[in-house]
Parts: sequence; structure tokens; C-alpha cells
Amino acid sequence: MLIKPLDDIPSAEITPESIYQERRRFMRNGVNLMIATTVGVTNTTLFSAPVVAKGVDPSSAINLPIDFPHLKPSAFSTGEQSTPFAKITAYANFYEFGTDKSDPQRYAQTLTTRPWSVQVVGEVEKPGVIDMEEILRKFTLEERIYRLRCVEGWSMVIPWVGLPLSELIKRFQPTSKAKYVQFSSLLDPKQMPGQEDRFLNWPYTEGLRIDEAMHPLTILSVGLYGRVLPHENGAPLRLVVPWKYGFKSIKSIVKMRFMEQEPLTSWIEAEPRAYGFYANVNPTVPHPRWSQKKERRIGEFFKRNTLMFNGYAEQVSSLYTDMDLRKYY
Ligand SMILES: Nc1nc2c(c(=O)[nH]1)N[C@H]1C(S)=C(S)[C@@H](COP(=O)(O)O)O[C@H]1N2
Ligand SMILES: [Mo]
Repeated sequence: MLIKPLDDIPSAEITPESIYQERRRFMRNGVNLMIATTVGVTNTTLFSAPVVAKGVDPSSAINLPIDFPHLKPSAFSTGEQSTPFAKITAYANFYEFGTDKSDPQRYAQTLTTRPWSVQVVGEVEKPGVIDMEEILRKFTLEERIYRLRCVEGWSMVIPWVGLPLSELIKRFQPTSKAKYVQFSSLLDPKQMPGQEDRFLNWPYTEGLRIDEAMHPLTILSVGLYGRVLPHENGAPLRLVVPWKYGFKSIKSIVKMRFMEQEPLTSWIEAEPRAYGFYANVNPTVPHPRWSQKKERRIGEFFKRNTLMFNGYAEQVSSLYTDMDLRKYY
């Protein structure tokens, strides 16, 4: 058993290290402020970050310059309060770097994210490779504030920076046989020490039906809170499918394969009874070892009810009419 239910998760979701780092961020801000006031400087160039924050971090504890200042806002964004940056980065699932929530922040920083490219193969008219710089140059980036619900029973609200996956897919012209798309993460045990353990069949793979991949809610993310995607959250490029359990949102993607048959995924290979291909958030279908009725928003004390399709039913339920979602879990 690899994914643990909510009640097995220690209540301290922030590691001492992350608290330490946050305190350091505050201190650095404080130091800048002191210099500015001491020498009587009124212009703001001494401050480390511009104040036009993307998303609104309720803790205001991001001491990183904004990388994407001009983001198109999205009608799909939730109006809910975003989870603080420090919590999104300190509490992550990225098994290539270890299975503890704090492992990715600790160990993923050495991942080389440039140069980076995504290979596109299979049922497409124009197979090829697209470079990360080209992705950043050619597509309009949006801010998409989405809920993320993990199968383990926690959730967050994340202000992603991203582009609709459909925009990228169109460039490669899927054929009429392209019914599904499989995604693969980087395979490199030297950089990703978690891959020395065989608990998942590496590389991490995931898949979507083509209509799910083309759905306007589905994005590729290159950042969060207006900043370049932190390594621990799947740099430099990861999928975000907000109506599905978090494990569908595969990180550090290097390959997309368009296919006629439903692709295999790492989690189905690991435990098919627990993890299905669709993995739509569904409070009425329990995991074999725990209920999915409730979730805890990271940073909150009381659990809240989990919503069908993670609250995105209005946008996506039409994709699944005539499907028994107990069978296709
Ligand atoms: N390559 C890869 N992608 C992955 C994972 C992983 O272990 N490896 N974990 C998944 C799980 S279980 C979740 S809940 C989300 C978590 O995303 P976050 O850590 O950015 O919140 O990433 C998903 N994508
Ligand atoms: Mo997850």
C-alpha cells in the first residue's frame, strides 16, 4: 500500500524545514525593508519582489520575483482562497523523489529542467519534439485557480500558470485513430533517486481519453503564483486535470503518445482495484481502504464534503453520460 488514507497522515503537514525556510523569507524581506528605510530610499527597486502578486497568497510569504507578470485571467478559476505558496511546495507528491510529502521539496531541487522538451508520437499527422522555450514563446499563458483533490483525502487551491492542453495538441494534428493520449514523466534514476525503488513501474505514466485531453479545463502548467513551476510541483511542465484525483496530473512530462487503445498507467499497474483509468473525483465510490466522502483542505482543521467531479460537474459531467462511474472508476 503506497497511498495512505487521510487519517494515517500526520497532522503536521508542514515540515520544520519549510517553516524554517518561510521564516528566512520573512527575514530577508525584513532586511530589505530596513535598508530601504535607513537610507531613506523611496523607490522600490531595493525590494526583492514586485507587489503585483499573481494569485493572492493569504500568507504573503513568497519572496520570489514574478516570472509571468501578464497572465490572462480565466473564467474557470475558483473564487476560493488559494493555499499559501509555502504549503503547496512543502506538501507534495512526487514519488521520483521519495514518498514523504516533504521529500520533493528537499530532493527535487537538483532536477535539471533546462534544456527540456516534449516528444509527441503515435497517432498524429505531425509527430515531433517541442522545446520548452518554444512552448513558453508560442502560447498565451493564463492563470487558472483550481481545486486539487488528492486520492489520499486532502485538497488544495492552486493558482496555476498554464496553457490549454488542447492548444498544444492541435499543433501535432491527431489522426482519427487518436482515441487516447498517454503521458510519461522523465526517466532518470540518477536525477530521480526514488526511481531506484521499484514500487511504481517507472517512468510514471498517465493517460486521458482524447475528449478529456481536449477539454478546456485541462491545462499544462508551467508555473504557480505567477512564478516558474517549483521543482517539487513538477517542473518544468506538468498536467493539471482538476476534476480528477491528483495522481492523474502527471509531473515533469517528456512524452505524449496518441493511441487507439486505452493506455496503461503506473497506478493501474501498481494496484488496479484501487486506481482506475478515469479517476474522476467521486465521493460515492470509496477507495478499497478508505472513504472518499470527505477531504481536508490543507491549512484547515475541519474536513469538508468532497464534491462530484471535484466541483466541476457542470463543465465535465457530459463527458460521462451513459457511463457507469462505479465500473469506470
Ligand atoms: N511524475 C509524477 N507525477 C505526479 C506524482 C508523482 O509521484 N510523480 N504524484 C501525483 C499525485 S498522487 C498528486 S496528488 C499530484 C500532486 O501535485 P502537487 O504535489 O503539485 O500538489 O501530483 C501527481 N503527479
Ligand atoms: Mo495524490
